[in-house]
Amino acid sequence: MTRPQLTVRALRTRAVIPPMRRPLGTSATRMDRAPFVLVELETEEGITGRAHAYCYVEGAVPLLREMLDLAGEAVSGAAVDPRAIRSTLDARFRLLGVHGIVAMGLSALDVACWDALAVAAGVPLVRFLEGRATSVPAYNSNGLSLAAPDVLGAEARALLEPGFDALKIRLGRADPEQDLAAVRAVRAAVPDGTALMADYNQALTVADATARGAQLEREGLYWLEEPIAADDLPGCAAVAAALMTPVQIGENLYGPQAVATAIAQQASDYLMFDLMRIGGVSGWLEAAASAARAGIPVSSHLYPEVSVHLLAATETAHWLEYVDWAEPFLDTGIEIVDGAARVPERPGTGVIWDEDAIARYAVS
Ligand code: SMN
Ligand code: MG
Repeated sequence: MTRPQLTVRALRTRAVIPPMRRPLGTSATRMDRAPFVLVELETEEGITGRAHAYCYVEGAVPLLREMLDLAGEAVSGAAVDPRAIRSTLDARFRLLGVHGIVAMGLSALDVACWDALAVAAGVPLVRFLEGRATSVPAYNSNGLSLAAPDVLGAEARALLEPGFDALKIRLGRADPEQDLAAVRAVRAAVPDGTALMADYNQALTVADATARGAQLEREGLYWLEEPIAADDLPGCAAVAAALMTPVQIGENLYGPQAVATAIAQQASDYLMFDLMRIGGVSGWLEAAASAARAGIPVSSHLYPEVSVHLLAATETAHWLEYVDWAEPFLDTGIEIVDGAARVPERPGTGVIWDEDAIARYAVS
């Protein structure tokens, strides 16, 4: 598809912190509010590209906004060409290092660029990327925190209600028996055939992960996510080799090169990309090409509204992670039909802000 010619006028950010409908308790931390930075890339042609970035920690909101201000100053007046913009900004931030907040800022800007281009072309992002799928299998990741096992059955049933047939449970309690009880409580409550993913959020050592994974081997878990430190790729590979249950990693991989390294080290059976760490749409496309060459299934991490387009254009697409954290300030929700998310047909990512809600949840 021919690329529209757009010129950056300004990059603006705002911040919102809406409550989560279901607070999330992981082995790392508990969250009951969702801090997001909202990004608007204004162009001289009058088209605006949008992105939203989840900050995990409320205090990181001003840091990400500062980072985006710096990036915006550097690209003011430039063509909206994601590759050229990334190469300019990579050079500018090379000495500081393109990780963490810096990488998130560059990813958010990239997403806003692609949104603007697809909006200008008048097509949904998936079509702009020449993807053909119209829906993507999705799992509900909104709950099943590290709570007492006896409350999880009812929650699991409620999470399936919107039309899902797959869920993710958080694991990593101090007592492995409690994790086992939690998995069994969910299994007993949901129909046979429900896919149940499990996420440790890096809680374990290699030895513990291998032992706990072996204990759970008969529970039919769909994947074990981040059982150990995400940056210990040889350790991830050792756990993956020891277990029959597939190991999933990737939400903490910063950019396509990190993905290529993880693939080369056979660090996991599956990979999941986080839009704001992988390098936005551009980083995703490059990382997805590596995964396709290696035959590795690719899932998404957060940002279902945008990731649904990218998975629909990914050769080895696997599962969309559905969280509803951005829905309080978006005018547009995700439609789930028969366990799959529909790819929106509005131009661009289809992300439209609800300005009244933004005013309600705004922080300065
Ligand atoms: C997760 C994501 C975002 C915040 C906390 C935990 C989790 C997931 O790792 O994969 O959903
Ligand atoms: Mg995870």
